[in-house]
Amino acid sequence: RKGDGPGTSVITRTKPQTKRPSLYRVLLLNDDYTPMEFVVHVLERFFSKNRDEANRIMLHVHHHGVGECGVFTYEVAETKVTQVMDFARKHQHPLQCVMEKK
Ligand code: NFA
Repeated sequence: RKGDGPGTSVITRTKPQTKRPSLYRVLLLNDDYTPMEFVVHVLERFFSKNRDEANRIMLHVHHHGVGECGVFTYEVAETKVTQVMDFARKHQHPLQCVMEKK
């Protein structure tokens, strides 16, 4: 769109807008106190993992310090982080959940 004076032209966009949303990894961080079974439960409840996959991710976090729970758009990732942090706090576990841009 050009300026507003006399002799102004207005250019409308023809190209369809197909911008894909940015994606964010949701990560769990290891700590020394949160019970393994609690982490497995979090992965089942908030990330829809089956028991085997939840165990695999939990053990990855336990051994490597950090692990991916899923990849989501910004608002969904933010909601997962809040849900996990609220649930951990409610049960008085120090489990940390964060998001990072891919
Ligand atoms: N490291 C914790 C324990 O030994 C288990 C754990 C795994 C905590 C993954 C946080 C994330 N009880």
